[in-house]
Amino acid sequence: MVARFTLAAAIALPAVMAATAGAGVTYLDATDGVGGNTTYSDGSVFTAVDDSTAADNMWNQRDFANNASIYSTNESSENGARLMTTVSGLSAGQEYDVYAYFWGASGQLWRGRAALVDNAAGDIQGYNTSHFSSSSFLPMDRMTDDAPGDASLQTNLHLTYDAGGFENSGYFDNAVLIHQSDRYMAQVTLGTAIADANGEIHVYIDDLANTSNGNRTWYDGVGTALVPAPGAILLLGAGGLFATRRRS
Ligand SMILES: [Ca+2]
Ligand SMILES: [Ca+2]
Ligand SMILES: [Ca+2]
Repeated sequence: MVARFTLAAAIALPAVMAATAGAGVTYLDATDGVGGNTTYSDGSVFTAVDDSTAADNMWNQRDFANNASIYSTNESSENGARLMTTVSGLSAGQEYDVYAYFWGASGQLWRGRAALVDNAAGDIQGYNTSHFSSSSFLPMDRMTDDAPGDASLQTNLHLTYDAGGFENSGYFDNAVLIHQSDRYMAQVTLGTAIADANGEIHVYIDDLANTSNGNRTWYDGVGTALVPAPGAILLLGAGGLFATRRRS
């Protein structure tokens, strides 16, 4: 009995933890302008210029990706100002896994920078869609199997998507476009953050300044997933054990 109980515990607890951890990522599409969830990093209003690839050091709004709106820089060499996306409506004091979402194109090396804490005096961490060993950038995780030629250089998430390009594996809590033409969404894993007293988490976004359009930045939005409190996992685990024990 003791041996069977221990075996049941070993099976039940990881299953419960996996189910809890897979609760889903809630995607928030970045929006600009007055009242938008995305501002410059100092909190001032960010308004993207519309459909201009000019080297104007401004983020350009183009009609691609989620909600037919992506923020782009370096389609001509420039330095877009650092942005801050605010996720609101979270539970104050609760811990969340936080992600940033960029796009890449098949066969190209698009990039971005993202962090949970600003570094006003310098760069924040960079990420690239196709990682190479000498890069100071960390890899973005492509969400689809595009650009198979360099698949061995990074981790793919291998999610599935419908004919319209929307993820349908249950990874996201809401409808999220991850594939469009020869382009794909890529995920940056930022770690965890605690929602502040206002139920908010801030994510800082930047580009690779003054580079070629092959290293451009396309920023779409951020994601959050509640990290279950250790007590919740223990309670669920104990419930699983109890059920298993009754059955045996
Ligand atoms: Ca521009
Ligand atoms: Ca968008
Ligand atoms: Ca910049």
